[in-house]
Amino acid sequence: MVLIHIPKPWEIPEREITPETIFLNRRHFIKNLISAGISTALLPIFGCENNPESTITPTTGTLKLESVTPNPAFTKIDRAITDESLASRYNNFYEFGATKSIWRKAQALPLEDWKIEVTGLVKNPRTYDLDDLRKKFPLEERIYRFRCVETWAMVVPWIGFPMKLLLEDVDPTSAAKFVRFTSYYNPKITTGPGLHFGDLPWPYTEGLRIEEMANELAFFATGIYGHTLPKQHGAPIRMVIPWKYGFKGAKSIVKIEFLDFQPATFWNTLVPSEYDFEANVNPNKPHPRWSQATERLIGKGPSFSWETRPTLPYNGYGEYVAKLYTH
Ligand SMILES: Nc1nc2c(c(=O)[nH]1)N[C@H]1C(S)=C(S)[C@@H](COP(=O)(O)O)O[C@H]1N2
Ligand SMILES: [Mo]
Repeated sequence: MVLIHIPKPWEIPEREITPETIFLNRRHFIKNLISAGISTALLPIFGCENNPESTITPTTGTLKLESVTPNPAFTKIDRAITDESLASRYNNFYEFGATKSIWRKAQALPLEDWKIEVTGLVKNPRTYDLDDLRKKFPLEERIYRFRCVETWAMVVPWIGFPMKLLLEDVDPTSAAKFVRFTSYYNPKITTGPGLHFGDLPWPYTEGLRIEEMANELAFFATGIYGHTLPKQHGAPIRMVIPWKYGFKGAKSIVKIEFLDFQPATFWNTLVPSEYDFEANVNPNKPHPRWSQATERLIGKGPSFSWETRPTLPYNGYGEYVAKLYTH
């Protein structure tokens, strides 16, 4: 008798399937599908999903952020803010698994004594702790559209500070042309049991041209929905680049390096034909497996629904950033 039902790929709910997942599953077919399948199938047996004793919620451990000024340039937007209970339970954070339901697993991320090392071609290399950041860079709130290359989209009230403030603080030399951002990685905690993507190019890294980092939209988020970032959104500090696809926004940043060359990045190294370095949101540039003409906006209400919308060039931020791409 079969006690444990291992879902076939076509039985995994549509919302769990992503281009990235499909790619990983193809590459590590049995290993990943079985681990994803078993963890889904075992949840009711182990009672993790509905354990009445569990007091963990998607925002456990976050702190309310007081006296944050909304930036008036980014308070109005052409769509409703996504319900927090949806945004905080629908995430990509591959260090913790290849499905959207990683928020519980992401609680293993250790935040104690967090430091961000800034090195490379800068006049003032330095290591910030969270207190340094708080003192140096005043927090503001910005409501931004968010667009994943997988075509799902949302609208999020981030709290944080513009990247250009950090840029001014460390003062890059004239040789600096690119910036590499590195996410926290510890194989003992992340890529935990059942998800050994050992041959993937960890740690997760992303990169920008220095002019992109200096653009006023480029943002470091330390909060969301009025409080500090929950772990699954990339606590304690993550990148937010609203005119680019979501994968450019590396989470849980530990290192920032100023370079004179374009760095290799996680997805671009894995599948260069599908994840280009620039990765600007562009309805006219189809992804090899996914038309980008339209997007699926996470709908209103306590459960998931999807609203189809036309994709906007630069995700609607052309007035700020089109000038960067006149080549
Ligand atoms: N370190 C790290 N950062 C990451 C990812 C990841 O897997 N690991 N996924 C990226 C992708 S593909 C997206 S769409 C966004 C999702 O952000 P959210 O889960 O906060 O909505 O995070 C990006 N940053
Ligand atoms: Mo993404």
